[in-house]
Order: sequence, then C-alpha cells, then structure tokens
Amino acid sequence: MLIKRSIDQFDIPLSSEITPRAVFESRRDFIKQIAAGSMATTALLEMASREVFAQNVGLQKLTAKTNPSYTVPDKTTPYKDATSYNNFYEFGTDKTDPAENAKTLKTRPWSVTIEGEVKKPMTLDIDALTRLAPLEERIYRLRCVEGWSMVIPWVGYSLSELIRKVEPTSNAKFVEFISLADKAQMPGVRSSVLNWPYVEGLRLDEANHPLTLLTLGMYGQILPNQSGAPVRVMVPWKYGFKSAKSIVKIRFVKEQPRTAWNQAAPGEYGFYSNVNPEVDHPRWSQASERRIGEDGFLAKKRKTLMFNGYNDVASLYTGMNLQKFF
Ligand SMILES: Nc1nc2c(c(=O)[nH]1)N[C@H]1C(S)=C(S)[C@@H](COP(=O)(O)O)O[C@H]1N2
Ligand SMILES: [Mo]
Repeated sequence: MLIKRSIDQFDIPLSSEITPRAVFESRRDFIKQIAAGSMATTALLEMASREVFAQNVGLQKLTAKTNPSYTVPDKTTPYKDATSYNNFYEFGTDKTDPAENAKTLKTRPWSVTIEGEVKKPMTLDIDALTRLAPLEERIYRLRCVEGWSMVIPWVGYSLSELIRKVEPTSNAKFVEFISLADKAQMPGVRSSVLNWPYVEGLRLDEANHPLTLLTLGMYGQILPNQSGAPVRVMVPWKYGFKSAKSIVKIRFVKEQPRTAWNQAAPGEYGFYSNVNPEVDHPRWSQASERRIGEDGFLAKKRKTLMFNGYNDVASLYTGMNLQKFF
C-alpha cells in the first residue's frame, strides 16, 4: 500500500501541477520582458497580480448546468474569501491553515469505496465518480456552527444518484462519510484535536434528500484542496461540519455512526446538527451569523434561518423534538 502510494505520487503528474497554457505563456513573456528591462513598473505589477489571480482560478474547469431550483437570492461569496477562510482540521486549526497547508494533498489518483449494507459495493476513481451523473451548479448557503456563513456555487449531483447505483439493503439506515487521514499529506492529523479519520454521517433519508450534494467542484472548477478536494458532501441545511471533505469511503450502516465532532464533544455537537436559530450552542447563541467577505466584524449580524432557509427538509423531522435531537 505504501509502495503503491509512492509510485502514484511521483510518477503521475497531478492536475494541480499542470500549468494551463495561457498562464504558462504569459509567464514566459513576463520573464522575457523583465530580462529585456522593457517593462514599466505598473505593467509589472499588473502582470504580477494577474499571475496571483491565475493561481487562484487556474484549476481544471468543471462545466455544469446551473440548476435554477437550487439557488439563493444572496450574493455569492468571492472565491478568494471562500478559499482562504476554511475549517479543515487535517491541515491545522486556524482558518488560514488549510489554504497554506493543503498544497501537499495529492488528489489524483483518488478513489472512493462504497461499502457496507449495499447490494453493489464498489470502488470508483474520481473520474468515474465525476461522470456518474450529470453535473449541476447549485448555489447553497453554508452555515458554520461557529457563527459564520458563506454562499458558494457548488458543482456536483444529488448523492441519491450514487445511492441508487449501489442499491442499499433493507438494513441500511445511516450513511457514514470517511475522510482521508494521512499524516504524510495532512500535518493536522499528527495532532489529537479529533479522533482521525474525520467521520460524518446522515440518516439514509437525509442522504437521499435531493439537496444533499455529492460535490466535486465550485465556481466552475474542481475543488481547491482546502475546500475538500477531490470530493466532499454538502448538506446545506446542517451546520458545516456535517459536510465532510476529501472523502475516501462511504459506508452504509444499521446504527447511527459515531461521528468525529459528536465524539469529541457530545454535549455541543449533536448527530443531527440542523441549522436552528432557536437551539443555542451551550457556549454561544445560534440566532445570528456573520457573512464572510461581506459583513465585517463590526457590522450588524444577519439572522440565521431555520434549516438555513431550506424549509423543504422540515418533513424529514416531523414529530421529532429538535431541542433533544440537536
Ligand atoms: N474532513 C473534514 N471535513 C470538514 C472539516 C474538517 O475539519 N475536516 N470541517 C468542517 C467544517 S467545521 C466546516 S464549517 C466546513 C467548511 O467548509 P469550507 O471550508 O468549504 O467552507 O467543512 C467541514 N468539513
Ligand atoms: Mo464549521
């Protein structure tokens, strides 16, 4: 296993290492002109900022049709904000750590194993997974349990498409999502802030809800590493930590999974973790939130919406006490 990984890492060019032609050419011209001393300072600065921009948006394109049924009226968070303020503890606990440290994550080759209570267990490589169903662009709100939020144009398809293909048995009641935990690629995994691997889970009917998105990209491109490349889930009516990043395994099980944050602090992070302005976290209110890139620290916070505004999901919880099943 270890031998195979080292071959994968060094012999196969990673998509993130392949410089798009236009960027390569502008870089070559840039260097030529500097060498010739023929460039004015303003032009130099302009080229340099374009170079930075190219690095931000130079990932492989992922074309998808916008699904107008899945959008929000809110302004989309700028790409730069959405990719420089992240939670991804495998790369450190500071908000800026993932953008700085996730460069070491090797997202190709990558495969996801689907196992457990299914009639057709399978292992799919990332390309097969990407082609499994038509890709859609959906603009979702993401509300972190810490009190901030973003609005992101994700690319993916309903997880139900994949669930249908593997044919869950009648024993399957929950779905577990398991993230990669590799000390060699993920410096945060050497610390014991959480029990690795990061595990999240949903009830099968939640996983089958059309809103639950198997996510392969954002802003028209493959996911940047810090956002959970090459595949994550997005469950927009739940707090952000329910949406596991860099998934390597999806397991169908009988019992409610023991999830990473619930294990770490069961009194603070429930299995359900539906966004709910009426159920406070034991240490802070959940009634309002700060929109990253838009509402500064001093700005008045915006109201948090029940189920993050996704009222369709209410029927999943009829008759349940949401104070108890927080
Ligand atoms: N594997 C893994 N998945 C994770 C996390 C993590 O630390 N590890 N953080 C979660 C939290 S707390 C949030 S708010 C979202 C953040 O997603 P974003 O960085 O794309 O905004 O990812 C979630 N998924
Ligand atoms: Mo979060």
